[in-house]
Amino acid sequence: MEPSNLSRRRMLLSTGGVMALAGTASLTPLSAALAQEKAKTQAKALPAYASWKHADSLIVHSANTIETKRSAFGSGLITPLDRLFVRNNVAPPSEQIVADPDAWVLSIKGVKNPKDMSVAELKRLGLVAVPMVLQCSGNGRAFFPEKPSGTQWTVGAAGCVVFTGVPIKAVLEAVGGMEEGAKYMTGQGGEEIPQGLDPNTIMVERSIPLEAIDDAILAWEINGQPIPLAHGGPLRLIVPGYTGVNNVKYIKQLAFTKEQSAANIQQNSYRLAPVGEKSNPNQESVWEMPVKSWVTSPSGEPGEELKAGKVQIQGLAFGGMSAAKEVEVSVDGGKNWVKATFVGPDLGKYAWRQFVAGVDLKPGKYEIASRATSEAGTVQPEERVPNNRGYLNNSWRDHMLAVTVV
Ligand SMILES: Nc1nc2c(c(=O)[nH]1)N[C@H]1C(S)=C(S)[C@@H](COP(=O)(O)O)O[C@H]1N2
Ligand SMILES: [Mo]
Repeated sequence: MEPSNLSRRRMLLSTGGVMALAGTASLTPLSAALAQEKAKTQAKALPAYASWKHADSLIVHSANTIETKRSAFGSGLITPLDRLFVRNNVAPPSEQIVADPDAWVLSIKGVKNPKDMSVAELKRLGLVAVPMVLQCSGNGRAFFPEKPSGTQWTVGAAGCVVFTGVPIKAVLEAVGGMEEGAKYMTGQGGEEIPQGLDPNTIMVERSIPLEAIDDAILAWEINGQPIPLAHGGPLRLIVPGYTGVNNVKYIKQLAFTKEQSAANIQQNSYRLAPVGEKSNPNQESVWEMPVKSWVTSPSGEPGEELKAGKVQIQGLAFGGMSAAKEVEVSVDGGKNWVKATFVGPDLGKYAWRQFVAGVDLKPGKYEIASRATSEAGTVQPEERVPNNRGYLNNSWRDHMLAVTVV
């Protein structure tokens, strides 16, 4: 890639705006770094496309990266939309695309009868609701000691939501099935690619193995309402159990392909590269989510006071590709564990479960951790798996909280 293209691309990714190109073209790395430092000291405002969100529940890392506070998940199982995290790799398209959701057109390729279908047409093919954890691949990155580059998410690049739409299988049936030899389902996001840029450098196009399509859907509703632009409306590809990036927002093309997408986001990003090494397409792709849990109350956030006596330790647990089966809680940094109880409804294997463990705490210092086990029998590990970009952190030790009881 030419240097000028590379810096344009960086600009796009960091400011998240095509609009920003002209105005910031002369920004030097030094002033950019200073601006970043300055920004860190001030609470940032919500970007316009997410201005309807509940600011007090969120940490605004940037216009394209907004995290839910540990204390803000609530105990209602489903994450309210105004508290749900947002992650855009590039700036979202115009708000106009959600003005008439039924008119949005999806182009379907790599099938016996390729065709364009509107959301209105897709709605006639089938309906299913999928309660599921939506979690960014980099959730927990802030806990990697190697300090990988990227948004420093702690626990809040995740939520449990209900997506409603049509099963991919029903769509496939309507177009005569996939073409011979297909190995991947490839979804392309609806972002405009600025003229003169190689689309592969910024296009959000992800491929997933065909085994994942059984439970995958094309969704137009989230938590019972049309998907807002911030979360990928009018139409979003949903792959339950897979990390956030595989759930392509404002999807405009669905293709069944022999190869994985040539887009950089597929070939080189979201790969499990060894620490300090550049990623490449031969490394494992970030697809399935591993078993994970964390404590949400106490939260350890400023202003929280923990009084001695009985304390209800609460948190969230999910198994990734299978349900969470069991959670244990420790208040002594993982030396001793007690079994937690699940509370609230069980919405199926892709949703998270809320858990609680009542403990008696005397005044003093505690290290509170949770450890989940999935139906598949996988236990949440003590240590994360090191990788260069800080993906898939499910270490219970990293998510542990140090608290003082008074
Ligand atoms: N078209 C498109 N889809 C996308 C992205 C994007 O930038 N563009 N970001 C991905 C990433 S990295 C994540 S974590 C999730 C975030 O979903 P949310 O913003 O609804 O929370 O969307 C994914 N789908
Ligand atoms: Mo992500």
